[in-house]
Amino acid sequence: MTKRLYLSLGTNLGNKRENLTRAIELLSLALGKCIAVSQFIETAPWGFDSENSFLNCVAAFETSLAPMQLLDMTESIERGLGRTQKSNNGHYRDRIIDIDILLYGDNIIESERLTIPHPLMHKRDFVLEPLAEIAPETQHPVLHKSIKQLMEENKEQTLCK
Ligand code: PH2
Ligand code: MG
Ligand code: MG
Repeated sequence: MTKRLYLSLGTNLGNKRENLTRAIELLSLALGKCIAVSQFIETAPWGFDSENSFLNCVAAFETSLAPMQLLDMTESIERGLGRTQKSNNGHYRDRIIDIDILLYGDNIIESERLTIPHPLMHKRDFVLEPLAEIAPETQHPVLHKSIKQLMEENKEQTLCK
């Protein structure tokens, strides 16, 4: 049994294009077949101040790994690419690579280490825009809305702020 997995990738240090490309190569080797990769988009830091803009993308994989194995793999690839520190309590830092699990089929997972769907994905343009490019009709299993719909709602929300 394989699952469709969506990951968000982001970087705002070093050679950003190379960081994303290398991460996708390593993820394909570790997780399973890469089905789709969005465009790489330049985005402003969200939720913290930094002079370093981000390069973000979303990638889809077909994987037979379980969620915790996926988390071990993505964290090990982050370390392999040179990431030393994790964000904690929403205190974000500049980073060489961040790999976040967005969706794992339509599974809902809430554990201390891992929450799926990613708890902030529906509030983040840098996730919704590239995700809507490769999976516009995919349903969010908790909010029961399509990615395209979530993206449009989030855009409106940001405009009204
Ligand atoms: N990741 C964060 C916090 N803020 N902003 C952008 N533009 N891109 C990111 O990938 C990002 C962020 C936490 O991981
Ligand atoms: Mg993140
Ligand atoms: Mg992360």
